[in-house]
Amino acid sequence: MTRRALAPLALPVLIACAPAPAREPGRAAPGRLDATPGMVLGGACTTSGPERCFDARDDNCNGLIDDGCGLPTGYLQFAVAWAEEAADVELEVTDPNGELAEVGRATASGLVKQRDCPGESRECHGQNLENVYLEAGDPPRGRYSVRVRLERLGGAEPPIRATIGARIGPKSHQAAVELTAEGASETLSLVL
Ligand SMILES: [Ca+2]
Ligand SMILES: [Ca+2]
Repeated sequence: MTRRALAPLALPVLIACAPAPAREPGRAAPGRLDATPGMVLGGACTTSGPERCFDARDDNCNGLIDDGCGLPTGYLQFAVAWAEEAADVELEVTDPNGELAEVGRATASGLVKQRDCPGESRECHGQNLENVYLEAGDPPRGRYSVRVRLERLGGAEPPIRATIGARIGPKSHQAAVELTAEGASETLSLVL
């Protein structure tokens, strides 16, 4: 399994696997992802070959993130992947009820966080990907917050480049972010 290096970006770029409609800055339309101010939205998914695992990308543009890699998914899915093995990046997904998805306990809305990486005993085996998905049922309407935060550099050289993948029903979206220092974060919001 190979990792695709992220191109150096001054600003995070959100790429949708379908043509993105025009949007007004700072406004989130229903069923749409909206990025932290400064993010650039737009672009169409470009197939980059077969699906690669643990990169939080929909490489083959079939609407599914890392499909065939054993990652559970659902109508909603949010994933973050990063290459620096020692760095600790947190995926913090909060549902419309204000409940944070945590490992080992589903939210009342059915969001499950699959794992914490890199993990205290390296349980991610150097394949750093955190995954939050809707286990079953219909997602509650409202605003979801998807925050990616650099908890610890762990000796890695900043910036830490991470890919955020988001699945909303049949469509996947991707964002590339750079986290420049411990405590730095980027947030996407989704309004259903
Ligand atoms: Ca795919
Ligand atoms: Ca992939």
